Amino acid sequence: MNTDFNLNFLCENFDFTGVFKEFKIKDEGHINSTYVLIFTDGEKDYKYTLQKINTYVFKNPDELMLNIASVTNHLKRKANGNSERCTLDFLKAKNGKYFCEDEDGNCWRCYHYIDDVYTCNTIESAEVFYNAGKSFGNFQRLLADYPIEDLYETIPKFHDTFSRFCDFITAVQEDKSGRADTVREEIEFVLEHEPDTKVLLALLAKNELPLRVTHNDTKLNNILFDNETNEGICIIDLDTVMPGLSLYDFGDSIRFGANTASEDEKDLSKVSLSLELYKAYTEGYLASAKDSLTENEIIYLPFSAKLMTLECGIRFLTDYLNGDVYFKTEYPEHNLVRCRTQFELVRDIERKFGQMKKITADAAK
Ligand code: GN1
Ligand code: MG
Repeated sequence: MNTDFNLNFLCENFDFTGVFKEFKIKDEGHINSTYVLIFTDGEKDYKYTLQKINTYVFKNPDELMLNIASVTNHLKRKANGNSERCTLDFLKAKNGKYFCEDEDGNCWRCYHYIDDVYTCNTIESAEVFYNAGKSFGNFQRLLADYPIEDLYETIPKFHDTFSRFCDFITAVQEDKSGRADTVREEIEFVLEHEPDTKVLLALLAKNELPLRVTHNDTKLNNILFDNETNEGICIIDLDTVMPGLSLYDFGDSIRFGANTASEDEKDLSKVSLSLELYKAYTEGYLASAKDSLTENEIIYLPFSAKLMTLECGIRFLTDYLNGDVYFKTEYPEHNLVRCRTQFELVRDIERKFGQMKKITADAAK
């Protein structure tokens, strides 16, 4: 078996049903490693999603899993008995926690695999993206009464874009990878956009935007869509559920899902902001979340799309300068390619900003 998990260790620590049959590798996220484990009792299969928590990124797995356990419990309570497919259901390990640590210091967690669903990496139809907006809007609404002070900050200053900008400046100065000279144009682009990085933080500081419980990683592939209804039924990847701004969640969804190209497309002429998809997501999102949002949270929706795209590009570039220590990469220029798609998308959002504002205002009527 060519994996980094030890099946015996896992079977000693988690109470799986049946005997082990096979596993599959899920290779989507940039952070954790994910597998599907399939057990069987001869008649029926029992499937589990296994993840190795990336402890370089999530320094405190105890706090991380306490957050996730209590947020998923909250969502289950809200589901009124229909909780099986509406949120993740983690297995308790023998140590009483929702993860266990092997002798090499790797942390493992498992949840019941949710069947008859699909995930998307690109959007095939506006209807699916409308449903994505509805799901994230709903997620936010369901967590609106969650006690914010109970949450640990799993990654401090995660979407503090100005702090990301400062980390970037440090990375340019240190130039650990020796690559800074080859990315002068991209560095210039970030410097020109510094004022944008402070806009939402300033509103938050003045109490003109409310702090909420947010997901903070609202990529399209973090929604499970039902095979039959195409509705988004379950939000996954809850590692970054933390106090944040609703605008972070909206903006990040647009960044990923309304881009006409993938995050690591090399041909920049394919990158653009689809206004049709922007409209679909905004309508879906406002259909479920509008009543719980303030006026500023609606007005800044188009800006948040630009900001989250800029921030993500800055993070990819920073990692490129630091020598690719954070995001998983498949080839040496991967982070640079990702950074370039993000900056190209920022440019297109800037061109289409007026139209995005109009679409948003219409959808909010
Ligand atoms: C990471 O793990 P994944 O692929 O869902 C990252 C997000 C970035 C995203 C960019 C904890 O998310 O913040 O937006 O890559 N997650 C973390 O694709 O840093
Ligand atoms: Mg993810």
